[in-house]
Amino acid sequence: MKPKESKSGKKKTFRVALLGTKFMGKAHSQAYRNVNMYFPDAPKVEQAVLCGRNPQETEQAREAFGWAEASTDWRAAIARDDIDIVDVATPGSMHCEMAVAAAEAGKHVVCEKPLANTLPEAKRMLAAVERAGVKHFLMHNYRRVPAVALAKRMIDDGRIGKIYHFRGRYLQDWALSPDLELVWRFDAKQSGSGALGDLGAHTLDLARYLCGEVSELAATTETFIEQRPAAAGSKEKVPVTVDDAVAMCLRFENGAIGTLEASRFGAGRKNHNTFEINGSKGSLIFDLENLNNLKYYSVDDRDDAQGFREIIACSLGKHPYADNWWFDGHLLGYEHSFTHSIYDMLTALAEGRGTHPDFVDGVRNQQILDAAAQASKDRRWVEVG
Ligand code: SOE
Repeated sequence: MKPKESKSGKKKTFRVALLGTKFMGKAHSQAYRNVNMYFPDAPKVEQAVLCGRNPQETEQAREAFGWAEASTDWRAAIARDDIDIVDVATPGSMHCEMAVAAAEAGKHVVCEKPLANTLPEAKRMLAAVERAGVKHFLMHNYRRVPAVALAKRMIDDGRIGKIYHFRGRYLQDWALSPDLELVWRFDAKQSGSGALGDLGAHTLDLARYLCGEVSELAATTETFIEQRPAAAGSKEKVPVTVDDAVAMCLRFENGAIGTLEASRFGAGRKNHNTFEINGSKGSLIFDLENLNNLKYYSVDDRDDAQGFREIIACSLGKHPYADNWWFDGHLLGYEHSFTHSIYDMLTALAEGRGTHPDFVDGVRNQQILDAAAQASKDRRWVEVG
């Protein structure tokens, strides 16, 4: 069945195959389910097929997440003529095989972060989508939190002037207990790296998005708990093969300097993805744990009124994406950043173009992640790329 097209030749309906039924499968599903309700100008989405490994779990997820069909055969799903977009929302070890197969089947590809577990895999994925001539989108959802999109707009408008510093931290604390078993995020074969590629990838993407390209870096990583139970409650211990935390010093091509930390041992920090950017005319501060707000300091404020002001970035007619939700101050959440991402991706596809971040951004990010791993191993500064 050929996808429906409007008279202008712009595709009006996209049929999606989603690979992955866990945390990211749920986050992406809610975006596909809500995008047409809240963004009436978006192309129509049909949630065609949800793919998972376990038949019962996949069927349960299909029903709960609103998909027409469930399948445990992702290859068959992406080969279907009636599928336009393949969305890869699985652990990083499967991204390359799935995205390359989707590209070779002529499908547009959405992929969760980090693009891949290694730089060679990331480059293979980019080569495949470019060879196939399909569009490609990397799901770094935090770019599309309204307060972050507002920060980008303010920086581009010169509101904080020339950037001197980017200071990013992404802290969680779910790994603190030594009794936590070796879940896949502690296994380098499945996750590629630990906090570096899981959390650091987000902060690096925001650093590039807001401040520009990273030219060189120094980094150190640490694994605080080196052995974990092989399974929940097991007495058998197995080695952790990834980092628990990373700290970096960054130099940017535009002359700015920065620091970046990512850790799963930030006791009390649940999803503390935060940045502070200092420029010649002011500063911006964002904290995902207070995600509707953006703090802004301007040197142009009158002397007796200088100080950080806190903007609630969800006002109609003023802030990115706000017109599609509620009245001023009714606030948004983590999941809205996925809906915004899918809206922008679909709109770009309907207009025959790509949007960022894409697989080129993903390769660039992976180059920085690789440089950080090298810098930590060799205890030296490493040029990126
Ligand atoms: C776990 O660290 C995790 O789910 C990340 O993998 C996501 O990318 C982040 O958005 C939330 O935390």
